[in-house]
Amino acid sequence: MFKWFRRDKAAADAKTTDEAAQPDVALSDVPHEAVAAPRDLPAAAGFGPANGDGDSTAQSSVLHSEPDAGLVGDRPEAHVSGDIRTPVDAPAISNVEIEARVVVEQISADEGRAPEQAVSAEATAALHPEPARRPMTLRERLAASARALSATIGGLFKRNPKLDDALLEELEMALIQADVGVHASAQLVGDLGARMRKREFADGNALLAALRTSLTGLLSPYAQPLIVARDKKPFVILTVGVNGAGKTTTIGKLAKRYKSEGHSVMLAAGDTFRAAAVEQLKTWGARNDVTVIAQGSGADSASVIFDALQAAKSRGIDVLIADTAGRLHTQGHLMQELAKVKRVLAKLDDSAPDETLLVIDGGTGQNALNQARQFHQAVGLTGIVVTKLDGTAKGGILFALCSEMKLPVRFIGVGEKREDLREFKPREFVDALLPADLG
Ligand SMILES: Nc1nc2c(ncn2[C@@H]2O[C@H](COP(=O)(O)OP(=O)(O)OP(=O)(O)O)[C@@H](O)[C@H]2O)c(=O)[nH]1
Ligand SMILES: [Mg+2]
Repeated sequence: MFKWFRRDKAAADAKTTDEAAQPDVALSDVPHEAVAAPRDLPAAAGFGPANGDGDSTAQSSVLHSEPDAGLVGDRPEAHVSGDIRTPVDAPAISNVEIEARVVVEQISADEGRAPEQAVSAEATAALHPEPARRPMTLRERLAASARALSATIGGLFKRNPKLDDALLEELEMALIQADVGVHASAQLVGDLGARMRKREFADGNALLAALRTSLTGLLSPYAQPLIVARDKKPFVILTVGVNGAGKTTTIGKLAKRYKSEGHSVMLAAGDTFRAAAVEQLKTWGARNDVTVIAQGSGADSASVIFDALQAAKSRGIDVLIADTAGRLHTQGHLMQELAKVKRVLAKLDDSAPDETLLVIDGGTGQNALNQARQFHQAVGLTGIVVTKLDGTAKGGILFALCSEMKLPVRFIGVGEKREDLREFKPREFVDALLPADLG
């Protein structure tokens, strides 16, 4: 009885003070969060489970629909029978909880605020902190590809298999299915088989460790981020690739990257095929605060990029990045147009472009190899960016690309935002796709 007297008295006191300070505050005015917040306020605000069993789920639904009238000074009728917080249920609320609640009410009264406001402003902030916005790890970004590779290969090794040719065959199939490519898979498994026959592996775990090392070793020579030479001004990057591969987005990301490294950057709107393409590049230019050189749509792509190179030279720009229209690698005349762009640039600067960068959508799977071969044949690639690895299960294609093309992988795209361009780090990549602990 005494406990309840103290509680009601404190509520009444709080009400008096509150009415003076906050006459209009009613339960219905309290933001939803303020009502919902006490879910996680076990004792401090007197929101402990009414039935004392700690079932916060049950409690939270009650608090959503029937906020504790005891905290709202003007709702004494809530103490009538049937409410789970009536004196009938009162013994379930501990002494400590009630004491704590009195303290909360007292503090609020001292500060001239309604108790529920105190909960909202202070306890909510403390007990419901904003979820920390940490950048996603590569493993999280590559979750779909990781599932594809780990599910099949993990299954193999979890069965604790005998180390024999049948296992190697299954392993090869699993790698091919995960888009690692026929050639790379055969080579990897061939090497592992030779070592297995020399009894280098005590068990499946040792074989898995060797596979991870081999996969990392396969990628390592090609992980070469595009570092802009300081003594070459402007350093010219020509981006090429099929429609929708992510060229323009990658240019936006590169502009941010090079600007943040202290370079001055200019963009050339060489995709004159669609009006929207120029606008898209201008948007990226505005976002990064860099100049975009453009002409109307339908203009000659080579002439736009040539103009841009002239402008970049005269303005002493460090990096010029040229966009081009997406084209199918099978469209010979369009591939020739790219070759023309290169020839025209060379008239002004015989080393330009300094980088001919193929942008490939990682979700294309094995077709990425055909694209890479044909673009390389037409314009002589010097680097590759693989995009959209965040949304595909086909990330294994990086192994096939490295093994077949033997070209530097400059960056990988793992999202649509400016920050979502990462350096390609083979160990991190293999860890993400095929972790040591497959469990
Ligand atoms: N999830 C994800 N989306 C991406 C990534 N890179 C690009 N995109 C998206 O892919 C779509 C096509 O990107 P664009 O940059 O316009 O591709 P493009 O190669 O310039 O296309 P065209 O100019 O039509 O040839 C856009 O919706 C981009 O936001 C990436 O790394 N991850
Ligand atoms: Mg584009």
